Amino acid sequence: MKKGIILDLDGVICDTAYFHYLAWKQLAEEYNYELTHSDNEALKGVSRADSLRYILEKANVSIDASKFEADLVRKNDWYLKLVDTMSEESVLPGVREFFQRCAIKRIPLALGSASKNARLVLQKVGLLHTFHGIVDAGTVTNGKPHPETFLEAAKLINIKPENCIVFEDSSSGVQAAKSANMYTVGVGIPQDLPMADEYVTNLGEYDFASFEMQIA
Ligand code: B16
Ligand code: MG
Repeated sequence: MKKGIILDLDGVICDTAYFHYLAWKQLAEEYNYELTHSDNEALKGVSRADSLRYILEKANVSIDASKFEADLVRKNDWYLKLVDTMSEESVLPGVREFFQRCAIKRIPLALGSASKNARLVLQKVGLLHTFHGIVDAGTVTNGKPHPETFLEAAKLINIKPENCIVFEDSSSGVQAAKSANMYTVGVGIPQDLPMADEYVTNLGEYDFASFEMQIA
């Protein structure tokens, strides 16, 4: 039976989750709000507009539509300045080896990201052509925790949802993958991602021997 792997981008393949955090922190400070660890966990995997709504609610601030749009642009500009510093070296530990092993095993690979910048970031780290299918914020109507991102990714690689394994660092992403009926590897710790089926701290830790057994 054919199985596939679907990977989240920010926080799984590269450390761009940290860049998102720095940019949101800068914006939140303008509203006199300091982002906490739990805010940061809650924002991972969440769309740009929903992230801003979350921060404004926490800061107890309301702004008009044009300021809202302007803030989204400014946050993204700050984020892109950080992305601009990236190169092919900027992948998380174990990522290159992980993809080499997938290539040897001819495992179909898809990306399932909530980011509008996904293709740009993949290009920066030289992985744009590693994927057989890419789902990003431009592809779906419903973001994570809705399962659409992962269901669409499974379609692109022509693998049944129940035969896909997802790697995710966000709580909303793990919820999305579980709602899509997929085995989910949490890239992080159980306290932050309680719904995952197993955990690694980075892709290099993943045991491919268990890939054969996870979906029987
Ligand atoms: P952008 P992922 C998500 O990407 C990030 O986790 C989240 O922090 C970010 O707000 C979201 O993309 C939107 O990103 O502003 O670049 O469109 O983790 O699903 O790959
Ligand atoms: Mg992520």
